[in-house]
Amino acid sequence: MIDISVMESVPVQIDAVFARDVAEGLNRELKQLPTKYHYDALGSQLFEAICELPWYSITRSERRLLLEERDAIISHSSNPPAVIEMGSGSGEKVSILADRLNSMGRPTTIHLVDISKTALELGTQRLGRYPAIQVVRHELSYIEGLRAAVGTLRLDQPVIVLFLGSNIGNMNAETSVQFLHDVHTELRTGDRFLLGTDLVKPEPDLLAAYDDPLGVTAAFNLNLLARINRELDADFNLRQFVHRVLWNSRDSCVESYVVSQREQTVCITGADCCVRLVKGESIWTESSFKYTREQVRSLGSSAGFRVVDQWVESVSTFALTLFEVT
Ligand code: AVI
Repeated sequence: MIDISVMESVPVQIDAVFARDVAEGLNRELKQLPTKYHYDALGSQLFEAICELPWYSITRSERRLLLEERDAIISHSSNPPAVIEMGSGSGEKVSILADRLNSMGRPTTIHLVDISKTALELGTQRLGRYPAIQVVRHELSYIEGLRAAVGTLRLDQPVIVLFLGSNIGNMNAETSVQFLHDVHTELRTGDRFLLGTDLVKPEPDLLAAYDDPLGVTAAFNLNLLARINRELDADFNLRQFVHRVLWNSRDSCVESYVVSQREQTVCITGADCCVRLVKGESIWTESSFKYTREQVRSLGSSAGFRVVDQWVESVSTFALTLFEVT
């Protein structure tokens, strides 16, 4: 961290990796900003709000499926499984399984993996109401956290790893295949992996989910520029950018952008660069991939998993797919 001062009394801590990623992305021919930087404190709250919007169905569909299928998900062995959730956020989804394990009187451990300390604290608090559940937190990236959690398990203890919320949808085809390979490598024979994926649906539904009429998703996206202003001492004028989404049917993803409303130059002092944007120029910020049921199954199979079961929520088309290491 380098310490600079924007105003005499307000020092700004510059995260060198964030600064480098922003400079690198904005200096590309097709400008882009890494998706993961949406999630500062305000961005995480805006995302929680998105999950409650009537147009964004992922969270509700997944919650319904987890409630309906939790017995099938957790009762494949006589020993209660340890649960590891990668990207646990506030722990809301894993608590659906915790609630069941607790009421069945099956004491076990739930490992929460997240890079956000705040998220881990929220998750621990939420799971604290279940006396049969011991919580272990891992403030690490997905795979590092998974490795750390698996490293604590007894050899005979079954485990179920969760990767929910269609988080995989924010990875491109190449990265998602590599990611599932990495998950598979960390697990042992008999271990299970539950993957939540949003499925392809009509284009108007997808566009409304990512460009809601209340403007919450627009705020979530534009907050990325506000974060760069705050943390990297930049001068994006948020009123000169708009949120735009499009459905890319060839790659099967919703693409999100912030689009410059006029010709302008933006300086990011903390990243030591200025960038020029023409009127109508887009900065890519996120892709949200949508799958068919078959694509999800073959994604897991190509990483070496066996498909155990797949449950589909038919109203808004969302899938939970359960895989096993053979
Ligand atoms: C976290 N992720 C799966 C969300 C998605 O659907 O791509 C992030 C999001 N972006 C806009 N709305 C929700």
